[in-house]
Amino acid sequence: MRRPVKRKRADLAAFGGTPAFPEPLHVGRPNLPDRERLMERLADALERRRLTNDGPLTRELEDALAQRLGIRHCVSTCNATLALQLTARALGLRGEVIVPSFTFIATAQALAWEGIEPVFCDIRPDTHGIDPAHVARLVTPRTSAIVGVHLWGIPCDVEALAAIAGRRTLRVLYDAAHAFGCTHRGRPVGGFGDAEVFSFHATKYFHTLEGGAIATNDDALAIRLRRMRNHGFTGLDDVAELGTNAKMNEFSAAVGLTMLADVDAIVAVNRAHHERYRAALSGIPGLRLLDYDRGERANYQFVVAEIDAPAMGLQRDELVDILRFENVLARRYFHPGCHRLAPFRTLQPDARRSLPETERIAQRVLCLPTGPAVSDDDIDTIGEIIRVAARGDC
Ligand code: T4K
Repeated sequence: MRRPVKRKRADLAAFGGTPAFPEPLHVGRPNLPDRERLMERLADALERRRLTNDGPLTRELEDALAQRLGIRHCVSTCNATLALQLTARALGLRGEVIVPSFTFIATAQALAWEGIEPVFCDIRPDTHGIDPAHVARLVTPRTSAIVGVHLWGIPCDVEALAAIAGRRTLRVLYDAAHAFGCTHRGRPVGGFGDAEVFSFHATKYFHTLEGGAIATNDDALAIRLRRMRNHGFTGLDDVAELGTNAKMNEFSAAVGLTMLADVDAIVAVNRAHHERYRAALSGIPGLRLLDYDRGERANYQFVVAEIDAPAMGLQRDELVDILRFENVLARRYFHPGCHRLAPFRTLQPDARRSLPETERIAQRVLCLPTGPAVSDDDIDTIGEIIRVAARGDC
């Protein structure tokens, strides 16, 4: 079926036109593993009747990931949120921990769940990553760590954070939920700080349905994390310390192992889509597309636009609504910032005063659909819709 053309405002579905897409186009549409290979692995697992608790597929995935990331240990988990909690606890974090507010709520929740006070720091306008200068100003005698987030897969300024942490012997933990397959100065994300946490949630380009992993080069930390993720067990009936259940199951590991064969191809699609968006959106007033450093490896799993409302003649939220009428479900990640969400908005009502960039960017940001579920034509159509919406005069 031919797609409705969008040349003037009246063509837009929000103003009476026909929606461009008959079905919703999502941000975070899961990539699918090769079915045949996956079914083989699942059948093997069923045959073995080994379904969870450190099974052979989970170990195989951990080894494959550790090798790929060039790290000594990869501790798989059932999701990244619990992985962050485990690592915070295993590293002995307490008191205050400095963390950006501009992140998925899980980063701050994991700390708060462990009884830690997240102290929100601001971000850099160019990368939306943690601002080391602000971090340095927030360190107090109660600070035990810095949690950086490699937002959108763009690595933090790890050297600057390491320098700040080194002066006060603070721990450094990275939320690398977005950054699987990315590099910083040629080194894979996974080996920075005391540990790094990946999310393998279904919405990530590489996933295990639900899942996550902690990457570390610290042997003692890895042993502790493995113990803690399995209730603290050290033998069949001995528990050495407080633990929880944060294990990955064999079906998730089977998905991960199968997806791993395709990650490079998926990144190639993501990268081509990024270029296509760049062309489709070029010259639209008030729209800036966040870029990735061409000298590094990136996974391009997010297409992040910033909307300057006065220049575009349209508020970001109006654009989100216009796109929704067309069945394009753009997302306002990570509006409005953790500091404006419960419980932090009541616990820290003044936080917004010290977060001017977070406040500004949370009002402007927009993520557009990408990944193999999206076609070049889809991207061109999204570009047309935004161009017509931004012109607003026809
Ligand atoms: N740190 C950071 C920086 C993170 O971004 C995240 C997670 C975490 C930590 C914690 O990781 P995990 O504990 O989750 O491993 C989604 C994901 O649930 C979340 O994992 C992710 N970040 C976040 C950025 O996105 P929602 O609430 O936006 O998801 P939802 O249900 O709205 O799904 C997004 C879109 O994807 C929807 O339009 C529908 C589509 N979708 C989703 C699923 C799950 C599908 O088409 N099929 C599906 O199966 O949080």
